Amino acid sequence: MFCFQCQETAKNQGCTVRGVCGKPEETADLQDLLIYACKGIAVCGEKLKEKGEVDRDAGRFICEALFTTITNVAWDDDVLINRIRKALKVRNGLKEKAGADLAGDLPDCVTWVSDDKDEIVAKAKSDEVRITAAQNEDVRSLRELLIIGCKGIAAYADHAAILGQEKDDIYGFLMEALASTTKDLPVDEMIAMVMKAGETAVATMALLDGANTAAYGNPEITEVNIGVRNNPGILISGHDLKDMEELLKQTEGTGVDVYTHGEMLPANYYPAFKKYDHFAGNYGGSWWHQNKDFESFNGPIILTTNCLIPIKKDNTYLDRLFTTGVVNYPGAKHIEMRQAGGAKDFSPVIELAKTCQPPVEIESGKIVGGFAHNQVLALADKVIDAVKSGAIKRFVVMAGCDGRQKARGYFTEVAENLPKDTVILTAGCAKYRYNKLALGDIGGIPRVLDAGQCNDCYSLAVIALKLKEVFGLEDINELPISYDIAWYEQKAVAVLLALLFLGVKGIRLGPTLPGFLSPTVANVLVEKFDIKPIGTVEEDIAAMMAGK
Ligand code: SF4
Ligand code: SF3
Repeated sequence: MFCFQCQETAKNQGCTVRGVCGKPEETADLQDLLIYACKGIAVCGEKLKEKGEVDRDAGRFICEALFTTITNVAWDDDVLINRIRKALKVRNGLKEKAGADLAGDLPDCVTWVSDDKDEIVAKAKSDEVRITAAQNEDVRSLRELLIIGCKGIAAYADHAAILGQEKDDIYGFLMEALASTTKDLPVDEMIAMVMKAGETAVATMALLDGANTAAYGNPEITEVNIGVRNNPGILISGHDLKDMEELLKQTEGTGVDVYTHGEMLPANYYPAFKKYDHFAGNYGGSWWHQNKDFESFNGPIILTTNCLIPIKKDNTYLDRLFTTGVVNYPGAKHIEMRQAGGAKDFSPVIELAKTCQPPVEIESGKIVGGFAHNQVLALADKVIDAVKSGAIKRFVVMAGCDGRQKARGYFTEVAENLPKDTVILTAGCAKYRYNKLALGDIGGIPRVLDAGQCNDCYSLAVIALKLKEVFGLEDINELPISYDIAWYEQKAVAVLLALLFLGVKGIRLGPTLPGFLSPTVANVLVEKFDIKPIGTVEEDIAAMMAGK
């Protein structure tokens, strides 16, 4: 195996035996083969696209497949093998449609076929499907930067599609991008494709934002309870709001409460969900605390997307663990996809919950969030006055992911030590490093404004663009905003590419720069966009306050 897609990759170079995340070798190889098969779909899909046709079924399939390979999503090899089989079928369908247009020397990802499990497993182990098949490290780096960014785009496009919102341009781009990694392209064309991924990431996050707010209303300022009640509960984690909606409906009147975990916390901010009395609040911390949090929760847990981490030997919750959508785990029960027009059936989860003890209280109090673009723009006058009067000197965007490494204490310390006239803008599970600190407010504006999930980084961009307009600035970089981003998995890479596309310069990124950036590619990013790794808390705060 060779995997270097997340921030915790071994030695910041690559996991080669077993992932630091716990991903076994065979699972990693199968994920590579699934991507390889998607490249085959993309080569055929690109041909159709040239004729003006984007195959939506294939686009949707690619999104689900790429999402499956995101860190902490898929752990069940049988599911991966079946997905590879399906990928070959989807590819063959497109191949037939493309017909004579696909003539010539076709790459192996377009021609390879098998339905046999052993053959699939053997193919997954072959060198040609590996990331390391690209010998030149810069070519490999640019191709993988593109694929990793596409994984994030695919995840957000999948969420939007679940809510009925799709765009041919997004599916078309994913095909073009994956197909490009099978060709020997000049470096400048590869860089252009990465930038186009940033553009598509913005479009995809905008689509998802529209889908979420059309379905569930605009997030609003909300105090979220982090304590517990006396009823049995269901804990729901991940990013899928449609699952949240259906679970809340189906648990109403059953005597079972619903709590969010990790990235589902922002569900508490949506009007459509807040109306349910049995929606009790948020339980626990970010994803990597789950071995402890799921244990003490006592009730069933539903993982709708990442991050699901391996269960430890002394954990007892496998019987209470449910997966759904792209997530899977050997031994956990899987809630099947809804049929068109129908809903998922969460009744096995609810029945189990009724037999469980209420959650053990691990903390109490409230956290405040709900500052997506609509809510912040509703407060725009207040915010603008505070900037003009000097009450707010600077905004620091600290969005992104959380992770296990000790070095992430940096983000807590930055939040604690930033001058009191600064406001932190956040989204994603990075916020758990500081969202329970008493950081106060500035004239009623909380010093931590949480826009929501990682995809809601889109809101932060909308807010920045609005401020630029209000202050009559030419360049987004003239705003008193600094970026101190934490990344872990591949959606954060899509968000990063989106910010670069929007012209944001001088982003600090941590705890480390991605291991998949070769020195040359990292240099391009430094020179073009002034990206830098995080430094010490003191130096970074001083530099950010000086607008550097
Ligand atoms: Fe290693 Fe991260 Fe890949 Fe897991 S996802 S195998 S930790 S690089
Ligand atoms: Fe977190 Fe896994 Fe990235 Fe959506 S839940 S931000 S890491």
